[in-house]
Amino acid sequence: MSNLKVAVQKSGRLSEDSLKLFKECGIKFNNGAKKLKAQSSNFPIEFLFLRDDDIPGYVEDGIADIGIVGQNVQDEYQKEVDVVKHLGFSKCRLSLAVPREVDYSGIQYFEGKNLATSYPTILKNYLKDQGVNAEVHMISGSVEIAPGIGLAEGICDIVSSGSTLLSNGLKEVETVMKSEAVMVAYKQMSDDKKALLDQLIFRINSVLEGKN
Ligand code: PRT
Ligand code: ZN
Repeated sequence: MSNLKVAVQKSGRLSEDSLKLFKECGIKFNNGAKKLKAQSSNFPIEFLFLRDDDIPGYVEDGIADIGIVGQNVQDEYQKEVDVVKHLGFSKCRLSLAVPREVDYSGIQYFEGKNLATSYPTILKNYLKDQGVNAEVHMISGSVEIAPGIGLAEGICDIVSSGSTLLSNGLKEVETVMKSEAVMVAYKQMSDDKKALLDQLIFRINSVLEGKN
């Protein structure tokens, strides 16, 4: 029988909880450091370790059958995949923030302003829904320093505890979206693989129910 190929983040905030979930499902494997692949010894699953940004694309193309990514990454890249399960970990939000001293009165504050973000698609859609015209500048890292160096008047970034915003003299003013890890799946999976995915989801549901 062919293996279900699962794309998980190689190293980052999703990695540990993603692998823990498979282990809690009773799936055994060895993932040595720096390995690109791992094969389970007791379930027809093969893991591919990738950057999270690449996961939706690999699943869209069927190179991986399923993958685990943040909903934020899935929404930003808008790849053609099925979101088959919300996994309840890596919870965070994508928020707009401005310098602490700003007298923020509401979303119209951003009209005509410059905003820095790593999530330009999500932010542009949000601003459009809100009827606000602003300039969105894509930067790929350290978004929180943009206001301090005069690059933007506000930012849109991932927030979890809020301490990064605080230590950069920023305050959160709007929640653009809430996010958590999700399982995405290839749209044209074979019946064999769909059956494996059903078995896996059955196990995941038992694990998640046990946590509630
Ligand atoms: O290398 P690779 O591209 O695979 O990883 P990455 O650096 O792009 O992603 P990574 O590992 O940082 O995050 C993976 C996913 O975890 C994200 O897409 C989110 O879905 C989720 N997640 C949960 C977070 C956070 N919490 C989080 N706090 N992603 C990022 N952050 C960052 C945020 O960007 C900011 O810099 O942490 C800082 C804010 O944290 P607080 O606690 O100070 O508010
Ligand atoms: Zn990434």
